[in-house]
Amino acid sequence: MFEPLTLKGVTLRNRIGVSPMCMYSCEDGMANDWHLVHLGSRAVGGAGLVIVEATAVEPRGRITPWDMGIWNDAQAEALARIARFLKAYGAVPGIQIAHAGRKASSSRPWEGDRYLGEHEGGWPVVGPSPVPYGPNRPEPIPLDADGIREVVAAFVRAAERARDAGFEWLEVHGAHGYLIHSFYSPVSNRRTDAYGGSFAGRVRFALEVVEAVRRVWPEDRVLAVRLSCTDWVDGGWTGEDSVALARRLKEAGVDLVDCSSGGIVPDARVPAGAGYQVPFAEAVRRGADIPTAAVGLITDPMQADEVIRNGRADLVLLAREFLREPYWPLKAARALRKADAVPVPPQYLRAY
Ligand code: 531
Repeated sequence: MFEPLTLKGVTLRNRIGVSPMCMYSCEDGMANDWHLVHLGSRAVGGAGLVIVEATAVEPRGRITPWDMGIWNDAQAEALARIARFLKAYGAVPGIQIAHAGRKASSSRPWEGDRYLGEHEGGWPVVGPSPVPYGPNRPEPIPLDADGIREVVAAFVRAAERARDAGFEWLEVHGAHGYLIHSFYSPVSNRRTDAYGGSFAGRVRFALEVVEAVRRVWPEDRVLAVRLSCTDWVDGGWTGEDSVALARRLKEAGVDLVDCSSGGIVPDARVPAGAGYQVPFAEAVRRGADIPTAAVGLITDPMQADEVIRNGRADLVLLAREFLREPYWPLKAARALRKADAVPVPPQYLRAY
């Protein structure tokens, strides 16, 4: 876990990454001091990669009005400050670009996680088909071919801004029930045109986004895609589908697949437990012969190290555990009796 990882021209000092985690703390999509401290402290704590939270490629693509955005230059400038800090303290600066699709226009989780009507700061949502995410959720406006082209263009502009802001790792959010996932899942995509029906039809939008982004994302920087590797729904998207899609993503120039799951409906029964999504990272890594990240209830140093040591994934991403413990890599090094594997900032040396 403390070995470096080099993909293209990017080298991580270890296999530990901070998973993108929404903070819902932006005004007009702008990164602020909260994000600098929140993300910067985890670079100081020794993470090899720090991925900025889901960052909307256009305003209506936000999950909530308080989401991060990268649809204008001011937002990109605020994010550049964070990329610089992360890099200065030894972490690879990453960012996840996203479109929430039919799950957009929500309140913050600690304020109920419900749809926000236009009368309360919300907006109409878009998706593949007029199939609401759940009860008390609106029917999405189906994107037509022009609408799809506009969203692909927004992802491209977001990638260009992330490139110019100094990010070296770009993750396209293709998971958790958001727009791209809602196109490839048969649960939410009922289209009968080229973007629906067969597997090839449903994954078309994902591949168009990835191919367009790859054209502007520098060849020597990492392009990753997060997938929901299963819907946990009978008749939904499956692990085998994910291996098949991962093969196509590799052909399109993707460097790593980040293997999560769920999110397409609010009431799927998810067998969550320690490392419950690692088998997907393992299956995709072997089945598509592509580097993978494992994420999902990875909390213990021995557990995380086992995933890497046994070739189940190339990288572990920690989310909630990093909220509890910003300096997790420093503590994990000591727990695994490899104290010198993670550098202590000189300012803190006397404490260790
Ligand atoms: C947790 C989540 C994981 C898997 C399925 C659904 C939800 N996170 C995901 C976050 C938003 C907040 C909840 C994102 O992926 C943006």
